[in-house]
Amino acid sequence: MALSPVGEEKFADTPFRDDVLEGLRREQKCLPCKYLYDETGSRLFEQICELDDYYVTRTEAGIFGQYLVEMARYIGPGAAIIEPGAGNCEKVRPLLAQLQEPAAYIPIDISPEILLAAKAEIEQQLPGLSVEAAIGDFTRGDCWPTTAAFPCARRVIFFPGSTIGNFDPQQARALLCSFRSRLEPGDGLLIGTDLVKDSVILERAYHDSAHVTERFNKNLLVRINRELDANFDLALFAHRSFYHTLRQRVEMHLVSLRAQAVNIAGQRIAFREGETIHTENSHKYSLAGFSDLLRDAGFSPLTHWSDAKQHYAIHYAQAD
Ligand code: AVJ
Repeated sequence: MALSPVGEEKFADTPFRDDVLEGLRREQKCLPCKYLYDETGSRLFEQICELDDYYVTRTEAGIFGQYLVEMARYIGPGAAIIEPGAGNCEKVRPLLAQLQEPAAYIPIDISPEILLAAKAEIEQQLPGLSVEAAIGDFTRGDCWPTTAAFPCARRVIFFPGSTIGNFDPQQARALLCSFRSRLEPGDGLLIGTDLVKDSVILERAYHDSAHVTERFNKNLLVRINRELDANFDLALFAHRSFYHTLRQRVEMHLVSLRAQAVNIAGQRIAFREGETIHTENSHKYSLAGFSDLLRDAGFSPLTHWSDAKQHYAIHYAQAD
């Protein structure tokens, strides 16, 4: 991205710049968590998923491994699977292989390179399955295929990884409502959520001993420095994660270690000592709480699968 140097009058009028400056002028400074996932951030997140401290990914994978046959039975034959934010489409592959005569797989993602590479791989692994990649931001409607686009017995939206946890309950409800609007009665939603649990386990998962989450969090400042001509000093910010029991979420922040000012795209942003930038939320659900959310959004929860410790759940719900 071409950007003007600090001091010049005009700056690239990108949404990133506007979002960053707007977020950092708020009373509680905050940045949209989607900006954590640039190329480096996505790579760091993949490393997080392999950490012993981060139970989320392996727990979900274990549940999929154990209950794939049952999940495929709920989905039924001739289904079209739609995956918002599919990325490299890694998680869906065993499921697609298990399904009876799937009609189509429709991954949606903003990164065309990763998506098209995954499409080619899946078409090779599962010959005969039609893969229709849709490029775009799944939170916006314009990239979704219309319900008439793919003749099938049933559409099922696949939303694993506890991605829903990034949204606060109100946004999560709106997102689930938008999912519902893409479906017909009887269609399905297969969705993973992280569950409320002991805060020690949660805090270890988001403040790992290998400091990968710290690098993931601070990479946002690296990105702002690079893309917005900013001068954040990484040594003057610390990674902080904590579980907020009332809000049922892990919050991730960057703490300013002293009073300081940072230049971003020609603007000066002041920090008090101890002031934080809120960078991400990871909401946790109870089984009952998530079922209520599903019902609110026009779904009937039919079943869920969990691990022995009840750390994580995968829900199957049907559109009303
Ligand atoms: C990608 C939202 C599922 O909340 O667990 C992990 C993101 N951030 N460690 C999560 C994340 C720091 C992750 N999700």
